[in-house]
Amino acid sequence: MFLDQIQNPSDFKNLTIEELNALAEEIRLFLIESIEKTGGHLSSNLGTIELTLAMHYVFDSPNDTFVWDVGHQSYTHKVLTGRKDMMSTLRQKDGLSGFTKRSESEHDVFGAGHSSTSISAALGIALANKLNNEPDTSIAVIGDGALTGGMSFEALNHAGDTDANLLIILNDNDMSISKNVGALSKYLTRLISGKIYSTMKSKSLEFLERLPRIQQFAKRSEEHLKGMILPGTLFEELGVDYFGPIDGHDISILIKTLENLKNLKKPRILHIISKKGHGLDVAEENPLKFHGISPPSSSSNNYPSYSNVFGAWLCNNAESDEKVVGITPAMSEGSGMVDFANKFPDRFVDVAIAEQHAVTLAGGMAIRGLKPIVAIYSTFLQRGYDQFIHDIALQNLNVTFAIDRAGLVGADGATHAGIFDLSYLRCIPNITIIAPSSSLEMYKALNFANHFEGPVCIRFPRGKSKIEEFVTESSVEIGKGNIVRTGEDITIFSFGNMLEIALDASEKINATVVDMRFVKPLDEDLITKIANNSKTLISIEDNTLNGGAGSAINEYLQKKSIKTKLHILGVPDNVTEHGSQSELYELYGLTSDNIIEVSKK
Ligand SMILES: Cc1ncc(C[n+]2csc(CCOP(=O)(O)OP(=O)(O)O)c2C)c(N)n1
Repeated sequence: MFLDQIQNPSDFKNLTIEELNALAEEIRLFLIESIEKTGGHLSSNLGTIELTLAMHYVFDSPNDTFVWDVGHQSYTHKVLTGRKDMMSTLRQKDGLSGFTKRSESEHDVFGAGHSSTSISAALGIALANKLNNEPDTSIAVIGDGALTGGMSFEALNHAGDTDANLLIILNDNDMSISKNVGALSKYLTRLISGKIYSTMKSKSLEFLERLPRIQQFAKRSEEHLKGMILPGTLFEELGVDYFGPIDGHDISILIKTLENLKNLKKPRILHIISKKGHGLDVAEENPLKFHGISPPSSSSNNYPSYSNVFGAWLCNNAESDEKVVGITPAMSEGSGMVDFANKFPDRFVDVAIAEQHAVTLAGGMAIRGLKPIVAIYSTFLQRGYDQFIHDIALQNLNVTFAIDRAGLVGADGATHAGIFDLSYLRCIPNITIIAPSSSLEMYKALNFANHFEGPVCIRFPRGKSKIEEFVTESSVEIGKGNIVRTGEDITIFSFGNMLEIALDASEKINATVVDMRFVKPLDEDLITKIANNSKTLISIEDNTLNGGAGSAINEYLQKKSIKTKLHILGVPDNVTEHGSQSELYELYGLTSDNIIEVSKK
């Protein structure tokens, strides 16, 4: 009824609260139907409908700026800012992004995908507004999960020392992807339960007297903010005024509170309590399952995913070796670690969304003789890069990195693409990098890492493993590739899961195919031998062309003055698109047809 008439936020600013509630229900139904078809972040979005409506009702986007942390909960924002009709294209090639994206709308003021950036970005905007004499409010919306990331604290620490017109909305649903963990999460629970509230309330008058502006504000807003200001909270101590907690699904309270908070022009935080999956029973009961759902057509076979094979290896290995510890930065389900967590709770460590800490923590454990395995997505390891160099590689510590979601990940798009790891890891001394071509090869690589002294990175893709059988005692030999097909004239050096494509092409052009296995150290002897016996070399990897595995071969050939033709296939130097994995392979020429094409040239 209302939804079809909304092209931008001004179209619903004159609705009554009752009408806004009806609109919220329309949006809820629309999102459920739409996400069921396209896939996407269902439960987080069902939890932010009322908040988003209230924000757009009270504030004037894009002058007032909304920075959505991670951006996965911004679907209502997309719907209300002229993108409703494109929601059917969500996460598909040439369609809407599943996160906020600047090129998509002027209302997406800051792009996202990775967690815990919103307060920094919103503070930057707020400080710029101040210098530019703009009165607009800069708003960060951050979940309790994202708040656990170190950057959030860095930003709060800075914000509290400024007089920026920054409003932080803490959307607390007690969940990260799985249950939120850590002392901060417990603290927020105590805040909500009123334990902190009751001890602090008595001090609040005294506090108000000390701060005349707040006092005026509190008077003006008597109805809605009475007793809501809690001196002594963590946030207050950091210099950020704290308000709440309030019901994140009550549009009337949200609007009144935001209207009042709009008048305060200093760093402030509003704590709202919401329910992930709100309004859809199955999602409320199992928010984890509905955090991100796939479109109906996406399950291609029943083989285990690479992540599950990794999880099985971790369990088997932990059974026989009590030094093994599994570390995850808030991704236990995605990394296939649920069984491990249940079987070995003492050796399962979820550090929350804290990749940097996860890496250095592993370093500390390794020093004391444990065998830490950091299970981390390629794209999120970027967060722990200095820690990787400074705390692990330079000290040559015995840590294994199981780098999941390497290569092109598909629907999550550019922010989640794991296409930089070979380049950013390869340049670091002391490390060994393996790109297994199948889950069985991954299992062997993990066995290798388990007995190897020094840091080992095993990078593997998102998706199913294509073979059923994977448990093996065997290992791989350091720096040795594997010739899987012998042909004439042309040789394809294949890295990681590009092997299938390489083999397919090789049948048609009678090429030799080498599963290189190691990106570092490279199998230099084999490269030399082959380069001297092939007319053309082709390398293929699902990593950026800049400085990747093909570059490593090139550097070696240069160093040895071996003159031969080498064509490197990989992801070009662009911001990648979102779409299905196979569409992206096609787009970037990681196909058997393209290998054949290149070989003809
Ligand atoms: C740096 C980084 N690590 C991990 C993730 C994966 N991730 C996406 S959403 C999410 C949970 C966020 O929880 P919260 O902020 O509370 O939002 P909610 O979904 O509960 O609304 C995680 C861990 C990420 N996007 N970025």
